[in-house]
Amino acid sequence: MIDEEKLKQSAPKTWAAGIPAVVSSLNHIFRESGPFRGTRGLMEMNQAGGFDCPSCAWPDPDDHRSVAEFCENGAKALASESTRKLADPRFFAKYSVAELAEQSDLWHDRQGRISHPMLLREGASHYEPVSWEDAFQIIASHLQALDSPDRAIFYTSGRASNEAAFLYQLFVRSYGTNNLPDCSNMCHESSGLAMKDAVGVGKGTVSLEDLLEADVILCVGQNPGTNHPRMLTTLEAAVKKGTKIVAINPLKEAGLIGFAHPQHVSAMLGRSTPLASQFLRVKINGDLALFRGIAKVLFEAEAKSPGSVLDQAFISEHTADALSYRSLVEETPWSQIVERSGVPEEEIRTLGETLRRGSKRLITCWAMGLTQHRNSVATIREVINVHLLLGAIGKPGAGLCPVRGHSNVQGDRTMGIFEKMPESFLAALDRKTGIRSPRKHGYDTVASILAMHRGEAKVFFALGGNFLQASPDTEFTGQALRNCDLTCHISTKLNRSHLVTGKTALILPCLGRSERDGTGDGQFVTCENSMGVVQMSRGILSPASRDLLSEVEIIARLAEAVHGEKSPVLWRWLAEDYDRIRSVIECVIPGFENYNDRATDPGGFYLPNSAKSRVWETPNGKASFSLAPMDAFECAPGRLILQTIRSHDQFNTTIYGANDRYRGIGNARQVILVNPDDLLERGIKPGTPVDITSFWGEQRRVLKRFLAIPYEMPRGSAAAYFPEANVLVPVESQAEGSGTPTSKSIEIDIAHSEPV
Ligand SMILES: Nc1nc2c(c(=O)[nH]1)N[C@H]1C(S)=C(S)[C@@H](COP(=O)(O)OP(=O)(O)OC[C@H]3O[C@@H](n4cnc5c(=O)[nH]c(N)nc54)[C@H](O)[C@@H]3O)O[C@H]1N2
Ligand SMILES: Nc1nc2c(c(=O)[nH]1)N[C@H]1C(S)=C(S)[C@@H](COP(=O)(O)OP(=O)(O)OC[C@H]3O[C@@H](n4cnc5c(=O)[nH]c(N)nc54)[C@H](O)[C@@H]3O)O[C@H]1N2
Ligand SMILES: [Mo]
Repeated sequence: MIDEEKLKQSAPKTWAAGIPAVVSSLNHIFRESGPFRGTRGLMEMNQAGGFDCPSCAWPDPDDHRSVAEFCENGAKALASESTRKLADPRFFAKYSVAELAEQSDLWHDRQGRISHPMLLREGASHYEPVSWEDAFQIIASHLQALDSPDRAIFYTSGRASNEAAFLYQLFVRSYGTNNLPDCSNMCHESSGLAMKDAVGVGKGTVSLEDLLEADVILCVGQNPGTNHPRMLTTLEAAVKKGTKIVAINPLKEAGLIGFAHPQHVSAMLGRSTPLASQFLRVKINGDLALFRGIAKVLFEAEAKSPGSVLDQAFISEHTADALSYRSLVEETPWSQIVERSGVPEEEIRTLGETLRRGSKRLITCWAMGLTQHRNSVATIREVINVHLLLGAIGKPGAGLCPVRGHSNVQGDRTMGIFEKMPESFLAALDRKTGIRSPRKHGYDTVASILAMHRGEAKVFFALGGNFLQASPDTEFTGQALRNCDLTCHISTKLNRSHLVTGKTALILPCLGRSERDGTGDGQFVTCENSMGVVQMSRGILSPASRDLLSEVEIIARLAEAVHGEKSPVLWRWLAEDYDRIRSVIECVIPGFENYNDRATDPGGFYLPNSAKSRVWETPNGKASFSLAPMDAFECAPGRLILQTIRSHDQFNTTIYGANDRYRGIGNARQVILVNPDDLLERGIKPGTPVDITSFWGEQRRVLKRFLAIPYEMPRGSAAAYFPEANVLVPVESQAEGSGTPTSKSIEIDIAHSEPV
């Protein structure tokens, strides 16, 4: 519940990290894990031979790593996982599911690690402990009773290791369905699709070294100070070597403006390095127009001085549709570009000049500000268009850098977590393992919600994540889950998806990444970061409870319970030694040759990436320009466009605290940030409660009593925190092609709340 007295607002910060970040890291880690467990964890995180930070997917340097290669938010993620508190059977006996559901997401996270498998029987008010054997039998009997495997859904969140993800998809496909939705469907799906169509690879094409060699780095639609803090170390190093950074964002995020390295003396003296030398305050969803504007500047300059601006050799040898793209750009009037992007022509010209003058070593980094709109795929392709004009891909210091979210979300997709893996993968999987993978495409996240809502899917199983809170349209998704016969989660911490359930529900608690897996040094797993580097990760902390199993073991034992003796796969044998799983992977997925040897190389190994070497695995063998209409999201007159964002104190649906330090917002999450003039126009005073209504056709969705906060951003826009604001996102509102919910383009209006 909100407490209007508690909200504290101060001016947004103009640099990120520094000493406040160190203080905050230590507060979180000492409170949850204690000094010994906490310090031990921090020292091993992201070190060669240690474990991979469970937070974001930003890569570690290949060679020299600082003693503490972590950031404030990595420390918070570790604190949350390595907490000494336990949500044990006594805890679940104390609170009914209804009582737990009354509590906030922050409270849920503070209850500690789930210590024991828990069962919610049909009609029961409380979870009760259950043996692992019984838990697997319950799930197996539900799965065996379905009249088609397609009535079951198997979700994955991006923290699962390669080994767990591979075994999981093998189990799901051997059971008979491709219903493998994942968090990526809500995240970078638009990036993967746009890149695959344009350049033949759905992953980023640059390495950390490339960032240091670039002339210009564009940071578009991302807030690295909060979500990829270690990226700031790289950006700082790039700036010091002469790289220009340009930020494109409706919000002036602190981490894009300046950075104080928390481990450097200068930060202790209060000094920070300026990062972005130009900041374009684009309108929400104005990026397609903005990049078309950039292309227009480049074409104009090329016309004036032929051969000096565009990379004509690259264009003619490597690309398709350049001429049509030129006509399209020439036909687009500046007035439309300026109107739809919200950026003045001079500013776009300044950026175009910066790009023209450089040696075409351009890198564009982007995240959710580009991927979660209706026209996201077209927008990202427009970014790629600009790269193709400059030949800025597949050479040192240049390329595309979608900055991934979850630490292994990219690896999970490589391992086959996808509802429509290509035939080449399925055929290799079948050949190696002796299973027969289904070929019919499965449901993605939104299709899964709709299928459960219609009552067609009856079992929901999740490898990690918090499906209810992460998904759009919370009420609708809640009903979808309640329609199931069984909902079941492999989880580390309590979350709301455990509380809005099918008739029967199970929680299967697993080891976290920081924990020792097995006896002796324990087994290691591998993860793939945002730049396609595969690395080992070995947990070192003692497990939170003796009753936990690893994700791999849970999946293997479940598969055995479902398949009995009949399966060609030796599930338990594979789980006994993860080297055996990796030996299967290397025969199925290209790029993993000698996996077991190379996984333990310090710094790991790079996966092949054809676009990096200018080989285009597209139908015509070329890198293709896209020719999309230049549209932007339009609200009905008088309404606002809402984006949903992360605060500085959360990892997706896990809430660590109620502060958003860099934006100057304290003690409150149920807030909506609005341009001051839009508040004035509505007669709404700062800090007063408003009701937010979202509009979708005739449908209305409402959130009550959020505090309105004036915040500098383009007219007509607003921002609120995810997951609270997910109530407002219509389930049908998806990005074209990728199906990603449009969490950054929601048509809303606000009005004074009724007095209470
Ligand atoms: N600490 C922490 N780290 C995280 C996460 C976390 O929750 N906490 N989440 C992880 C995950 S899964 C992901 S995917 C990433 C997310 O990383 P981000 O994408 O940085 O996360 P968001 O908070 O969604 O921020 C979106 C940014 O895009 C801007 N934006 C919104 N709309 C537009 C637009 O139309 N155009 C442009 N140019 N900008 C726009 C917003 O102002 C905001 O700065 O972070 C990962 N890392
Ligand atoms: N409105 C709106 N909605 C969004 C977004 C947005 O920007 N706006 N962003 C979207 C994005 S980018 C993403 S990636 C999704 C995130 O969607 P999810 O990945 O589903 O959500 P998370 O909050 O990351 O999942 C947190 C839960 O994972 C479990 N967990 C943590 N560590 C482990 C582990 O090691 N193993 C297992 N098995 N479980 C673990 C814990 O129980 C925890 O409660 O949300 C999406 N939803
Ligand atoms: Mo994400």
